[in-house]
Amino acid sequence: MLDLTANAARPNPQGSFHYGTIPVVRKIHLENSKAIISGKLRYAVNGISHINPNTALKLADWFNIPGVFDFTTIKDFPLHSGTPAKLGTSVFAITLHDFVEIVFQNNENTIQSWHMDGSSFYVVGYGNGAWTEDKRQLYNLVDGITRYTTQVYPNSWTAILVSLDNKGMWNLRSAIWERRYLGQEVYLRVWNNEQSLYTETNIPENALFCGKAKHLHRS
Ligand SMILES: [Cu+2]
Repeated sequence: MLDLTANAARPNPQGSFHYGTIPVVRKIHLENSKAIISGKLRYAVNGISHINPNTALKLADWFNIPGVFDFTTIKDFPLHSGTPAKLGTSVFAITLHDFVEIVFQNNENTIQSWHMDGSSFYVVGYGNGAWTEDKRQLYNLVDGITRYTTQVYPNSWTAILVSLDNKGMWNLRSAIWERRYLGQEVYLRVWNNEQSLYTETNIPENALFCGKAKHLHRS
């Protein structure tokens, strides 16, 4: 018999994944900035203007190649204002399934657009000025929808909640290309030590090996 209810409205409303009741285990605040480093225009996140190493981050991570990136270059919170930005490779260490609050703080006069690869997130709040803890009371913890991109208004903040359930080396970046190209991006290395196809597929057969991975043998 044809079940006419199968594709109809569900008893659970849209967005009923109860993201608003999950405890946050990690808080990250990302502040964008414009900088001149060695005489050149750059953009930075928490004082670090990202540069891509010669060895792809995912290759370095997969094959445990040292000296390519570390988890201490970029911090979870912005540097004290006035600290000059510098070049670095920005990778956050995230444990698989961490439920994270990310606040994008935009102290510039231009609108920002941030995009996350690998996971969708819930935008829970926007506001003017500097984010403060009491802003959490304004969060929409009920019926946000999942997105991959969010805006941050000039001299304002945007807060998101995200369940990082996808293992990998994921890019979180400005969707304004010159800003991304000139350093306004970070990587989220979402990981646990379970080596299993249940949590991550193997590296593709045709993956290009570059940099310090060049001479590795495929297993
Ligand atoms: Cu994407």
